[in-house]
Amino acid sequence: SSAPAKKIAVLGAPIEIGASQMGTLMGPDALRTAGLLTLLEGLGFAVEDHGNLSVKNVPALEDTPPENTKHYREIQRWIHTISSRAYELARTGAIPIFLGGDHSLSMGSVNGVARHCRETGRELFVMWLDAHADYNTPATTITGNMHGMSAAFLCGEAGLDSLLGREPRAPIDSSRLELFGTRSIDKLEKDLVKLRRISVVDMRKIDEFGVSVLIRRVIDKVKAVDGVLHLSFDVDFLDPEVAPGVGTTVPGGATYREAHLIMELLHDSGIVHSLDIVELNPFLDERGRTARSVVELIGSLFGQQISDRPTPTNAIPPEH
Ligand code: B3U
Ligand code: MN
Ligand code: MN
Repeated sequence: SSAPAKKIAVLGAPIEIGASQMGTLMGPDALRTAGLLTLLEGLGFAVEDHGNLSVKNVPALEDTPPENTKHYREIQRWIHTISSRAYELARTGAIPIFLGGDHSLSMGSVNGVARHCRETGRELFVMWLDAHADYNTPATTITGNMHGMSAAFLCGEAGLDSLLGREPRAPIDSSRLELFGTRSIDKLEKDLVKLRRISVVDMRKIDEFGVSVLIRRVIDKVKAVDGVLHLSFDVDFLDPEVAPGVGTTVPGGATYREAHLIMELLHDSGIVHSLDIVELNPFLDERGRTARSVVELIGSLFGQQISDRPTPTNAIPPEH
């Protein structure tokens, strides 16, 4: 008989208060409606849908919220809850997929996955596919929106220390964060990214070198230390022409084909062990277009191919 199917665990985290535009709370259900689960099953995975989290009955923690952090108390309830669920799901050996929700959810999902990696001794890298750097802190933010602070929090930047409550914090080394697709960054945020020497593949680099070379560089870095990769996919990474259903569209994003190639190369590499899909805002979408495109991209990440190719990643394609 054949090997048991690889497991995928899907968990919805309908947060919207980390963003300025309401509506991302409908993201998880829109992704299901667009056929995410049946697509993954069709690719041979054993898919378990854990439904949508709720923090309705999670009590607020008793501490003073930092300045310049909108809805801190409520986001704190989400983040420690998500982190502990992410840790449990990662421990089952499944590939967890977190459906957002705005990008603040990654403070919990990545922390939980990082806790698990710390136990297994595998080095965790995080690829941040996003128009934004999300590297603000309470000291640098202009908007106070917490979805703009998640990457900074994950790298252990100060100012949001009580966000996890009693949940252990597992920061990632800033040399393990890969910003990819960046085209909107605030002044102080940029200074901090530079100070920490974080790797930034901005749109200029993508235009100049192409996604395949740049993605292979990330894959090589992860493979060199037998690491694993968490992919944090902010839908605004895509060009607004492809993905109008997000709150903060920024022109000049990745094309449909560039995004598919990234997913295909990551699939072939075998290094992606967990995934966030965030910032899809169905309220702003056009007849489900964005949700459908995102689901197709996830298909490519999990092995959907146009034609079967024996050529391994990094190879120069044969001529015949
Ligand atoms: N950097 C700005 C804008 C922003 C970040 N993430 C999104 N927008 N989606 C901020 O609010 O921190
Ligand atoms: Mn983001
Ligand atoms: Mn973004």
